[in-house]
Amino acid sequence: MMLTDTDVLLVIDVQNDFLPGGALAVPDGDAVVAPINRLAACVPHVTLTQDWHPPGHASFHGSHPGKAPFDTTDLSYGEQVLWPEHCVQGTHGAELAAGLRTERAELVIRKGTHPGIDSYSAFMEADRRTRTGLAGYLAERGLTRLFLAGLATDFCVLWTALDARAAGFEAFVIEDAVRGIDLDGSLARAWNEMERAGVGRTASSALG
Ligand code: VGL
Ligand code: ZN
Repeated sequence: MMLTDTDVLLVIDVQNDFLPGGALAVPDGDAVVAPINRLAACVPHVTLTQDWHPPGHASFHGSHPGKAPFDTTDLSYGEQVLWPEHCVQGTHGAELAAGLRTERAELVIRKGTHPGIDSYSAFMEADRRTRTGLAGYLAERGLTRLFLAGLATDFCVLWTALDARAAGFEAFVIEDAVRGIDLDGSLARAWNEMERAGVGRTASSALG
């Protein structure tokens, strides 16, 4: 695939808490770092996201008495999976992976900062109303084709890819540069949903 100046690599949530040993470790999550680093050197534009929750965030099971990790609950905007406490603002777990090459990143967008609203998507919070500003940033810079990498395939990568399509961007997931959590079949469902939404799939070797 030929890269052009309107292409952007969107690196989702490659943070300590999602890596082996982290609070919400994604199986084999550290395998995404090497392909992302290769691409971060050659895709014309690079943006990063960080999951960035305040202490006591509504997505943490500990904020809901009697709930266990991976239970669900109903919040004002709908069903919410309850996660172990992760990516708390300013903590080591919320930092980008030490091995991640970030020097060409032009934008770091933080999401999930509202105490009562989660945000898997880098574009729009879980209330499906509050925008992060990413679509405006990309549009203003004339960036039209998104290559998605990072964690986790079936949550933040999925929702970001679907919202990218809904906002009119071309979107490709880099298969070897993502890993999933896979809660009750969520990984297979994610790939199906992305296919139906017109999200393409590619490999880091096809890009550089
Ligand atoms: C994520 C669960 C909770 C992700 C973030 O980055 O996929 N998953 N917060
Ligand atoms: Zn989170």
